[in-house]
Amino acid sequence: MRDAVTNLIQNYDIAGRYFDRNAIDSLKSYFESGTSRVKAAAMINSNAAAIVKQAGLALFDELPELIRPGGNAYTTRRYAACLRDMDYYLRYASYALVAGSMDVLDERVLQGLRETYNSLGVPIGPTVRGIQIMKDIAKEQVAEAGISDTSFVDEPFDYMTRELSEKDI
Ligand SMILES: CCC1=C(C)/C(=C/C2=NC(=C\c3[nH]c(/C=C4\NC(=O)[C@H](C)[C@H]4CC)c(C)c3CCC(=O)O)/C(CCC(=O)O)=C2C)NC1=O
Repeated sequence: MRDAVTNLIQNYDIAGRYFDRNAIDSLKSYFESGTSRVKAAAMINSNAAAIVKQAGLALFDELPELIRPGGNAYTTRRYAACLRDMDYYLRYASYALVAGSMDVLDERVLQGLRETYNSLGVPIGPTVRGIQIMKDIAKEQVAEAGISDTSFVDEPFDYMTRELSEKDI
């Protein structure tokens, strides 16, 4: 599992090179955004249960067929599994935010996930929608915590969305 710094070190070490201007610039931007990243993660941690709950309600409100007979989140067990999955996405997004790298998502979340979902009939489109709803809620709360540029919050959520959707074809 790597973060923005170890990623960079690995790349430059492979080439046997000192950090150049690009590397220094990306290190600078990582450290400059560090406080915001940690603040965002702290905000997500302390509101995780509420974020998941709110996002779940919004998702089922938007796509009620999911929780009707025949829907993948129908029955208490599957409803709970769905919210638990949302909670995984949120928690790992908070790790990736702090790391400044999506590596943890590849390694711990996305590997083999599509195959699992396909074999259980868990629909990808609505899952992606759930992730996007959580992103919007998290961004709102990060903004309320006084962080003016919340664009960095998009990255892990959009990454999971992209990776889950991409190979759908
Ligand atoms: C930390 C990394 C990690 C992830 C991501 C993960 C996902 C994950 N979700 C699962 C199931 C599931 N996932 C869902 C999710 C949903 N159904 C819907 O209709 C919605 C669209 C969606 C919620 C947004 C459901 C309903 C199941 C249970 C399916 C079943 O057993 O029939 C399963 C099968 C095993 C189980 O039920 O625990 C896995 C492995 N597990 C992990 O360890």
